[in-house]
Amino acid sequence: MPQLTDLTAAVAAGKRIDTVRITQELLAAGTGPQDIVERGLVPGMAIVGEQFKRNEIFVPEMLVAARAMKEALKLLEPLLASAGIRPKYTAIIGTVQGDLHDIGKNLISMMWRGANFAVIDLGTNVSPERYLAAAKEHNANLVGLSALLTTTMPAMKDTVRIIKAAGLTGTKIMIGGAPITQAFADEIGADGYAADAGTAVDIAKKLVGQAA
Ligand code: B1M
Repeated sequence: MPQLTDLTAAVAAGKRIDTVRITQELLAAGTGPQDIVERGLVPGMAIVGEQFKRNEIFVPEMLVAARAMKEALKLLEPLLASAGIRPKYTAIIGTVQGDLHDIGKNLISMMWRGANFAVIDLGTNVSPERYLAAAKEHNANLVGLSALLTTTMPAMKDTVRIIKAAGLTGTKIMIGGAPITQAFADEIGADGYAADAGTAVDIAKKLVGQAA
């Protein structure tokens, strides 16, 4: 019988067929879906995030691993839902108003899902008002803003301002994207900044109060 560590290794290596097979075998052997997610799949994506930070792997490998995890989650989600088990934290993510770049944003979204966050992806060209409405509707713990253009950085500032002004004290805001820096995050009052998808998971966990 396979072990949870075999599942972790399969996800980290981006082996989709093995990941699905091992998930099925673990389920058949009586391992709970929550254990499979938290002790099998999530550690696999954590390995991928660390490797990405160290430049040992690149975007394509990360996408392949995320796809393997997604396939396994398709099997597990109905079981988790019927047992009333939901991820503990909810994150909203989007690319800010005026900006259509979504490759980086999609990566962050996948990595957050890989870290067992419920992620609501608003897509691209998201207005400050849409972010705020979604944060309220979903009672979000985290709102992620991505921007790739220097010309759309001011939209980040507007979004941070409107969310802070709404007094959503339980909602933290993280920003990122190629032109973004920690100094800019500090300047506009964002709660966190990450330069890459691996770090984005660490910062997200810190922001929502989880041990990083
Ligand atoms: Co655009 N583009 N583009 N483009 N494009 C750039 C960004 C640019 C640097 C190219 C250049 O001139 N050298 C330049 C911006 C210059 C500037 O502002 N200083 C540029 C421009 C000018 C434009 C247009 C204006 C071009 C035109 O029409 N004249 C136009 C704008 C359209 C618009 O948005 N309104 C435009 C259009 C496009 C395409 C549609 C053709 C396409 C986007 C396709 C898509 O996303 N679906 C595109 C692309 C692909 C690029 C480049 C080549 C690649 C961007 C990318 O996906 N990188 C880019 C040049 C470059 O970067 N080499 C460029 C890979 C991705 C994984 O990295 O998104 O940085 P990145 O994400 C990283 C980190 O930044 C971080 O983690 C990710 C993983 O490590 N991160 C976060 C990202 N979001 C985060 C959020 C977080 C935390 C971390 O927390 C929430």
